[in-house]
Amino acid sequence: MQKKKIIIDCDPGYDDAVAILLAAGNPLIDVLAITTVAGNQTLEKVTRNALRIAKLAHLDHVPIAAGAARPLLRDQIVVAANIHGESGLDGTTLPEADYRVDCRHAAELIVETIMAEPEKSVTLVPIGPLTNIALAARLEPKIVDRVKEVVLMGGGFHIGNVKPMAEFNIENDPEAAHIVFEEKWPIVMVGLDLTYQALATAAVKKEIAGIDSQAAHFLTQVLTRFSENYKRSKGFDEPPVHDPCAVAYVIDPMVMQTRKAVVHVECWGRYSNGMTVTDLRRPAPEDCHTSVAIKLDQTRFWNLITDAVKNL
Ligand code: PIR
Ligand code: CA
Repeated sequence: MQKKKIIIDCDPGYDDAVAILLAAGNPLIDVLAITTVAGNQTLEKVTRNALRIAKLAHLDHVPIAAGAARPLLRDQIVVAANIHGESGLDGTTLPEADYRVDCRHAAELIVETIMAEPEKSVTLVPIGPLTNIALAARLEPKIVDRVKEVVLMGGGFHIGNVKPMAEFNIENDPEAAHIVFEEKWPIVMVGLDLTYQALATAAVKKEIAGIDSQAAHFLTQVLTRFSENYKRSKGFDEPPVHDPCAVAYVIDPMVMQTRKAVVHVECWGRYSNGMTVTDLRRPAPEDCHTSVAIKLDQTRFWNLITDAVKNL
């Protein structure tokens, strides 16, 4: 069986951690590299978290490289400490990683990994601000033709979270997102419209709490704290577990319904900065290279998560 090769670019973060567990525990996925970007917490903190999650998930053979410590043009406006805590993973226990971060910059590791693999065999899975992906596309423009596709968590065509119309990963570095969306690689935007259907319900948490593995115990801690923080800071009864939705799409595209649509990132709007402006007025033109995720098969999605942590 030919596994699906992916690079995860992340800022862990509770839901990033779930995405890494899903990728590590699913037999169809081969994680070639993990790269980190400042977002939910500082670069230093999210990189330490990535190393420790990778250790727990038996991915310690995978190169992990740190990337951008700040957005391309703007000041880093937010680290999401209200949601992810001071460490980025407050309230969870992880092994200390006894191996080191790769000496390359994330953008270099992304480029070298894609160029070393056969054409159209690697899928990029960005689940944080898009700074590293934009840098990689500028560092080696050939990667744009060479990747299979970019399946990213970010944006939303009808809703935002940090602003009325802007989602955190896009809002944090809109210029980087603009670069990524204007390149002609196939992009699947798994945005808030979709991830707000991936709620960690009481039933889901109960099922995971019943699984006896180190990964399942960690996942229970993650979902417990994520729920508390989402309740306290945003009033959600159940938290949307965003990032694993992108990984789930790579594993099984049937887990969600998507639709082709032209997407542009607003970088100059007065109230709409960071918005992923999506044209849903009519069928997309032939040459449209972007699609947006619309509807999640929730049962199928949570089964993927529970199966993955059983395997770890
Ligand atoms: C989630 C995130 C940031 C802020 C909030 N409030 C919630 C992170 C998640 O890790 C995900 O990648 C994306 N950004 C969702 O906006
Ligand atoms: Ca994230």
